[in-house]
Amino acid sequence: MNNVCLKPSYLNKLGVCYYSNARKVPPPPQNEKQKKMREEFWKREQILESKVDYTQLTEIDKLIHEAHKTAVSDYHFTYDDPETGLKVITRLRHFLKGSCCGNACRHCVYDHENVDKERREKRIFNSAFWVDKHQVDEEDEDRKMSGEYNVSAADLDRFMEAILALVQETGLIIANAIGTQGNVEIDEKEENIGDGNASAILTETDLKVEKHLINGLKSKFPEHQFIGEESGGSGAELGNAPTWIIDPIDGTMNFVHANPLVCTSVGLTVNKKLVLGVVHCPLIDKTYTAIKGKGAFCNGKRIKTSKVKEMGKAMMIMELPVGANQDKKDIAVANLKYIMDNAHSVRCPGPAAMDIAWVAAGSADGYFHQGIHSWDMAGGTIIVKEAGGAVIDTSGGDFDLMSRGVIVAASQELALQISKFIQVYPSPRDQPTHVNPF
Ligand code: LIP
Repeated sequence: MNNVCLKPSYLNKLGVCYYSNARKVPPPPQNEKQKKMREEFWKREQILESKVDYTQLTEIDKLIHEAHKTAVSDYHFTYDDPETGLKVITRLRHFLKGSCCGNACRHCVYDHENVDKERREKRIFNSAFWVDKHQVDEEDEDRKMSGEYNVSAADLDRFMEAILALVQETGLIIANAIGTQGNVEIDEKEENIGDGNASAILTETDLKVEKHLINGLKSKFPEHQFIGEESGGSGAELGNAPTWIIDPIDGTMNFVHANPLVCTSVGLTVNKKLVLGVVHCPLIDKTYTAIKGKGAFCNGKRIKTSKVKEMGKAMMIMELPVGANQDKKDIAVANLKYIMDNAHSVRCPGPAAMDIAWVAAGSADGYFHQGIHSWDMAGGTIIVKEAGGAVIDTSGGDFDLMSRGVIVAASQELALQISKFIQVYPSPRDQPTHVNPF
């Protein structure tokens, strides 16, 4: 939509001209004509407002309507759309113009009279402003009735754009903090102590990064939900609403030792299915991304798994749970022995999300972990799937995001071979119900 600058003749009608959204006290009318014009505008606004049925408006509709009302109360001709961030023309401008401009504007009071028929038929009035018809079509209604959410390809692109901008910002926070006094552990997560030292430490930077990400996403997508490692993650129940599953610093152990293998891991689910993943590794300058059905990428370049099918040719990644309870350590040693006897190579770099992303990028062929959480797995696993790899449960069945374990591999064949040899260490689940996010 063009953000048309009004001719001075329009402005003289009201005696105001504000293009910015900064709130200013509007000047008083300078003559009787302007006074009358303003009165007429407010009379019309009151009539339109009395017809708004708030029960018909979605949460985002309500925000849009609020933004519009605030803008016109200051005599603004545009407002920032809370949904897209774009500038949208207010009813005030249409009122002053006195006719439909043909742009199918949301707040057109002239019934889109200059908009072509095909476009006009795609729009519907929600009692406050015009919306695209698909937003209220039957399919959507059915989904809403069953508690399911609908997101479009354009929505996913917007979500990806938003999270990529945010992880760039938090990447700087991490890069500036690593190796400084700020790294000192502020807490030990008691519930994780049995899983080993790497799971049990927490720094101020973990909290700062998580807050920045959640606040940034909330301001853009107020109806979205969050499961964050540091904000009581294990207790949160995954529902159908779009849910960001976030590990602000995956690799806190590496972080406190000034080791550059750290990342931020973010996955987004809708209707409990993963639709987007980002693993951002600020210190080695790699950002792994995927949107469901659109392939996997590293720094914008397409990535694929190695397709290795046999253990004898595989570079395996696993972690050694230093500080864990004796059972867990014994199982890890037995699994390591099998790999040392049968694989091509084994590496233990960590952190989990980065290890998973490396399988996606063909930088390793197989990985498994027992005792991690949804926030360690969400971002990376969709990237592996989109790169053509396999993601399964440690017992060889369907992957379960809430089960605390995962096998990822360059191929389904290799994933199944891993599931046959690993000894399983049972961990309490994050949620009682099975969630297959694919
Ligand atoms: C950690 C992982 C690590 C894994 C731990 C833990 P944190 O995440 O990256 O690789 O072994 O179990 O989940 O605590 O650094 O975000």
